[in-house]
Amino acid sequence: MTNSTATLLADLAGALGDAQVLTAAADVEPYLVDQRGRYRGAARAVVRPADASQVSAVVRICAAAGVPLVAQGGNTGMCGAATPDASGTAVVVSLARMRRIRALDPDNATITVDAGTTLADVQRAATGAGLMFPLSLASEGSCTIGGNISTNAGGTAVLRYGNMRELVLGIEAVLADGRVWNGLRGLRKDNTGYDLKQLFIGSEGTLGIVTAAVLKLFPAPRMRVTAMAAMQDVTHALRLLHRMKQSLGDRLVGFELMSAVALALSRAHHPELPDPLPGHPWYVLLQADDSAAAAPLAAEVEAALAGAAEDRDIADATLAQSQDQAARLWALRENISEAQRREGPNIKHDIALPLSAIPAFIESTASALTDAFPGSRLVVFGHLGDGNLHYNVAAPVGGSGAAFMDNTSRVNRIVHDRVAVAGGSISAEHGIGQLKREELAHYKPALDIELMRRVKAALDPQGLLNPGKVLA
Ligand code: 2HG
Ligand code: ZN
Repeated sequence: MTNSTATLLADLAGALGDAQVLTAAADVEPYLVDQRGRYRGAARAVVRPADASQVSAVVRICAAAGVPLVAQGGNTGMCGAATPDASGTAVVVSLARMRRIRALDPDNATITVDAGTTLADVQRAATGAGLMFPLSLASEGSCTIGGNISTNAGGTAVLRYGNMRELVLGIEAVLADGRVWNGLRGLRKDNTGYDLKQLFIGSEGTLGIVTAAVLKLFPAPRMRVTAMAAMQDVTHALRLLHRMKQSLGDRLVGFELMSAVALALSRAHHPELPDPLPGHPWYVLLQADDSAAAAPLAAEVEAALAGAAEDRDIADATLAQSQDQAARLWALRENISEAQRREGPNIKHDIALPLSAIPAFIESTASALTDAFPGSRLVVFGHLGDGNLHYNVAAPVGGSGAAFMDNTSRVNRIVHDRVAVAGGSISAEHGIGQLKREELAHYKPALDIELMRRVKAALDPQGLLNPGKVLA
């Protein structure tokens, strides 16, 4: 250990206590690898502050020593944003101990929480007050609000409630010089100049370290209907979406697409789950909520599905008859990502497209990929209701997943060029991190990159906050 590292560690221990400055290999290991196992980094230490003033102390100490900082929440990110690089120069700042629910204001319908609070804990606190926090993701038991903010997380209810950016009213963040910026306001209207909190949302810890947030709450649904439908192609899935929106308005909360390949993968790893509508190429899982207890929601969904069947937009459908059945249908969808992880590495594309462009995109991309990589498995699923597809490409059955990853840039070009032509985005909800840094540089217009660099330089002039992430 160099003298400067010894001094740094002593200063950090002075601020946080010895027990919260981890350096032993076994202690730091879980913080150095991302959940997909794609990135392995190194760090001088992992620190575990208890509150914003301790985060501030850590940042001041590191800034004075010119040491990079990597903030980490639940370490469930998809793009390696929370994993330090391999140089071993950084300090990882884990927000995991900062889990206080600071306030819940039912009349204002807001909750104020520390950044390390898990999404599930926020949902539970809201439910306990007869309200709801709508962000919903497969990793909600371990992902944190700070991570949700940093990546502008999406999930399965964006169609109705928007992504994290739309759910955050206020933020507290530690700036690159260690000052605590207090933007913890719970206002639905505030036009006092630039909306500074938006800079921190989706910036993946490169502009500041989010330490707390004020979040919007909503009336709790009193009625919920979950249904699954099967159809011949995505054009028909979009027709069903249109019909459901017309019938249900904003009571349509989730509209998830699954290809037969994606669904089969989920079931292969969870054979205990049902196979309610076997033998179709595409599926939709939809959820509708109503906050009125006496609404005829199930009958309305059923009537809309019957109309869709009559017009041959869907081939078959089933309505969950109990909460347990609904949970099992959702498990089919939520387990796809985990099932893919167990299958081996895959080339992920988290893309957004105008809904109208999706059928042509799917057709042309699939034929280009199967021409270039015969037998490659296209695991296509995602949040069709908001135009976000997970267009994942995996090795042919029996092929080496690791060897297939060598094709990443060619596969990316085939997929992302078509996304660009259709006016889409190469990152809908997972962020950029390390995974899509080069893709961002390739597709983002030069002026956008220049403006992003100017914002970065203004807020982090030493370039110490999560270096090498988002911007190359
Ligand atoms: C999901 O929607 C997640 O399940 C993960 O965003 C997607 O693994 C993926 O590609
Ligand atoms: Zn997703």
